[in-house]
Amino acid sequence: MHILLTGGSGFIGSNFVRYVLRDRPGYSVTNLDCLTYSGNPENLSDVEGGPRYTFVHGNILDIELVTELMQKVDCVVHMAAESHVDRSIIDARPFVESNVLGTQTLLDALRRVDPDNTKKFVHVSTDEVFGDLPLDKPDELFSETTPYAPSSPYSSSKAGSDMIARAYHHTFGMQVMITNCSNNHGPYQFPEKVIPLFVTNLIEGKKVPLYGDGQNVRDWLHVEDHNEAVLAVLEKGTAGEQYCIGGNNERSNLELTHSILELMGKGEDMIERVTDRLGHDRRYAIDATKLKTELGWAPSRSAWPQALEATVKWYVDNEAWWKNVKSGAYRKYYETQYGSR
Ligand code: NAD
Ligand code: TDX
Repeated sequence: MHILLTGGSGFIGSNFVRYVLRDRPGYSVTNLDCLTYSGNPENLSDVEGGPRYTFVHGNILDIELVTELMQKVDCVVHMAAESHVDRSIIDARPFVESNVLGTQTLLDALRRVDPDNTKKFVHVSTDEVFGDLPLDKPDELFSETTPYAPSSPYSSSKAGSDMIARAYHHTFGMQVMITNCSNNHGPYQFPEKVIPLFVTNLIEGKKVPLYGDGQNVRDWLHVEDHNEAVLAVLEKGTAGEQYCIGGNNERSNLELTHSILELMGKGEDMIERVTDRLGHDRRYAIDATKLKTELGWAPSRSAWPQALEATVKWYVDNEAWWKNVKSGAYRKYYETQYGSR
């Protein structure tokens, strides 16, 4: 099985490459990534040059390039996206371009090379497309039948990409499957997202900026559990179906912050209360029953607090990686090697 993975130089994608190479000896991966600020080939320096991994520096908006690549592969796992909510509030344009138009470009390219619809396309999306849940109704969860109600420019662009993906299945009969996952954590996450930002700030002696009242809730899943679920959908999923992926592990941001402070041996005084994110979604929580009953998947690496402890330890042990990323030094190196975006 030869997979075309988009966005493989980012957080989830680089963990996906490593997972596939380790767990699926018969598989190979071509990673198409244009190396935005969050794409970093250093995330995959340990597999670079191996016989089952190929890196292609390019944009998913480049129809000729993606058409050529799709001829050589058996299936597509689409992860490339602009992924940070705060950035989408500052400038939504790259989100619409990469997330909506990028997804449409990939699907058009696949139609060109595969008119008989033999190749599967897994579109990796987010639980944020469903909007948010109230804090005072803990029994309410997102599932595959929850209506779409995205609230940020990021989640709207992901919702748009999901609709395009659905439409290409419905209209052309393409073998498209969509996954909607909750918040991931683990190694190689860009330190703009809350867990790596807070851990690395504390190592640097800086405070952690907690938005608003800190009561917003996220459902935390280890990235390896997410990638195992994506592979299950690729291998056993049904075309046209949607699958919700979650950790069944809800924590408020304040609880998360206290756990990180405790693991780092720091006190409450390191919390800096800052202005809330605009339109901040209150609560995300997933009901992953469909994945369990239909595909036999359940999270096995996300138990709290052990999973958080392992993630925190990774950033403590890999200071050179995140210092390089935070300082932007790696960008200069890769821009000379690959050219800028
Ligand atoms: P990330 O920002 O770490 O990585 C995104 C990667 O996509 C980067 O390597 C970037 O260079 C690449 N990319 C962006 N635009 C591109 C383009 N136009 N052409 C080629 N490459 C491009 O993001 P992530 O956290 O790894 O998220 C991966 C996917 O998973 C995204 O689709 C995201 O919406 C989804 N997702 C993320 C989470 C999470 O908690 N991080 C949860 C659910 C779903
Ligand atoms: O400095 C911060 N302070 C803070 O309180 C940051 C960066 C975040 N937060 C809060 C906002 C959220 O309630 O922490 C929570 C998590 O924030 P992020 O790490 O930015 O993640 P979130 O906005 O929940 O979105 C993530 O999960 C779903 C990913 O970035 C998305 O790509 C994914 O789709």
